[in-house]
Amino acid sequence: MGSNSFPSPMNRRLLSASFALALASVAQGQTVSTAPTLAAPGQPQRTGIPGGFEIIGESLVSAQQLFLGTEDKVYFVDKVEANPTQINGHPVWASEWALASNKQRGMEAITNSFCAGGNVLGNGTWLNVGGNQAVQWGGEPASAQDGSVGPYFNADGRTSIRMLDHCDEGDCEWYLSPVPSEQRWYPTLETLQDGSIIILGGCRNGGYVNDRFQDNPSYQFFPPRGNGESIPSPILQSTLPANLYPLTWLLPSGGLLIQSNWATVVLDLATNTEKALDNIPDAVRVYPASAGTLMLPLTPANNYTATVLFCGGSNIKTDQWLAPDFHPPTYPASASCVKLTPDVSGSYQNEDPLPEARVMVSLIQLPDGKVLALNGGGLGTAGYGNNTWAIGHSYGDRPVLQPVIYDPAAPTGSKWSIDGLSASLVPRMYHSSAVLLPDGSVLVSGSNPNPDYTVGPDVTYPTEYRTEIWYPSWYKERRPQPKGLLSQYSYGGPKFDIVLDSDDLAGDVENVKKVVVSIIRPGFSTHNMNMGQRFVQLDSSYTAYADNNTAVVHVSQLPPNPAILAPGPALVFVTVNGIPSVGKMVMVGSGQIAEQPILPVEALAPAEIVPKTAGSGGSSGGGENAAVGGVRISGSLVALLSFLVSVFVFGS
Ligand SMILES: [Cu+2]
Repeated sequence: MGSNSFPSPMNRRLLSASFALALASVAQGQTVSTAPTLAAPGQPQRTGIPGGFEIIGESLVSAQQLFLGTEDKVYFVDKVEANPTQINGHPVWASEWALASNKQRGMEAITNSFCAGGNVLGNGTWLNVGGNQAVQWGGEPASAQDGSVGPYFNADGRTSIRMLDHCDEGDCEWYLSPVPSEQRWYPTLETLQDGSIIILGGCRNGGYVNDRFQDNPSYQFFPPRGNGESIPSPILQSTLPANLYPLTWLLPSGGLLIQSNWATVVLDLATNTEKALDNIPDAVRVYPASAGTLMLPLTPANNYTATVLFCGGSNIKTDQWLAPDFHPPTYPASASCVKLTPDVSGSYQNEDPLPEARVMVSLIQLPDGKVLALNGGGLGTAGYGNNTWAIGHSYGDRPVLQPVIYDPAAPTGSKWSIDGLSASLVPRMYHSSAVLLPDGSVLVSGSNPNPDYTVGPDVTYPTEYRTEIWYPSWYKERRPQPKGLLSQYSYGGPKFDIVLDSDDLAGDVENVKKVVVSIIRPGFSTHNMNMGQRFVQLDSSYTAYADNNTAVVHVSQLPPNPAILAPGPALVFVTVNGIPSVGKMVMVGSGQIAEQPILPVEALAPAEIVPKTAGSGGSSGGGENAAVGGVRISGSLVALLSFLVSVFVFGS
């Protein structure tokens, strides 16, 4: 299992820093955090144009599914198809992309992972669940389901739980859980408070939409709970045919928000009962209408209250999906955005609409608190088929290449902006995906509305391998390099301190008022959902020094509630005045699939800027030891700062 990959290998120099900080805390009579600290993040390495896209290469498989496994490795999962790259005597349908070297390797995915779901367990092991039967040319059923026949030598993936202990060594491989799932195609996975995963919904055999002959309107857990049997879900039972990939979020209250077709409920897993909330207005948001969806940042300012945003999709009535006269590629998408705060109210609120109507749009959480919307089209839906009205096989049309940014803090009427953003270079239709990278850029890949590998000059929407990086406007700004971030975060527990120097504060001590420490889980991207994606801001205060524009930022651990952010790997960022540090991969929780320890929350010192001292003169600003240089040190920080001095001296 993946628990051996955390804490990640660390720099010896920082081990001594951690030890010094721990001793400093002891000196002040405080509880000691045991998590090692991390090397300060550096600066981003890419050279692309901020606000634009750059093609960084061609993937080995089409990026139907992808996720960030380590700071350096993005994993791709495709369906079985005739990708030209071979592995073990058959086409490859999974791969790993190393970001620093830009090298890729094919991976053996074992069974057909077509339209699987995914997420990460509390110990860091990724799951990829469900899929299609074994196939041959054109996605037609293979004559044997055990992987023994060509051309693709793939086995039935419908009950598979594929597991990956991601790694940086380039040698980790997918393996199958000995415990199968029920037969599920298009299931959703969400990680729970104990680091286990709930697997919801799907159909047994596939298709554009679901039907009662193959529906699997139930949920189960991994590792299995009780006797392992699935539990029926009334909302999934009542929302045919558009109940695939049900939109699901663990709420801070402990309930699970589930949105399917037009219906919305909160599922109480203690009693397996569902409480109905209002129907969603304006449009269907689940696959194949495939709106962009995202839980907005959970912050101290909103008291960690979850609001979920739904944008785009398509207004398709329940009896319309399979009507003979419904021709998706000419059907206009919706621009509607709505939001729901389910632990407070069961009613949706209107949000500023998208500038352009859109289906198959992905919403990607950025570390500056804003949200990137990209990919998709203005007409039609997800899905493909052999229909005379299809565009090739595509049920979607009119690609929307313009990305747009949503700012939750902007006033109503101006939440969306395209300022400084240029268009994508590649249409991203059905089976596209996107994920946040540690340096704050976004990897975008895929597009393959085809039953098998399909390319050529006459193909409007080919099997797409071109992989892009999207760069935020601040990509090339000098990034903060905070010292003292932890490699692991508890639920409650001792506060910790990070140090920002004058460069980190851009030479202005007032910027300490605009420091945000956040943990982001980028999630598992498929079908324009990022399962598990979430932004949680840690509570913080500061002691800053006007003499040399440096600061010690006092930071709380996660709130004492694993439903706010389930255990497992995530990225930590420190953002100063809207400019995020490069993110570091850390572990949230114990690193175990188990009930998480809940610790008392240590109070933070009140925020304080120590004013300039008359005639101090000697502050240099900048440099490694700026946090102490020229500072008139006040009481409680003496021990900490003197230890930091020793660390910087001995560690150089
Ligand atoms: Cu699909």
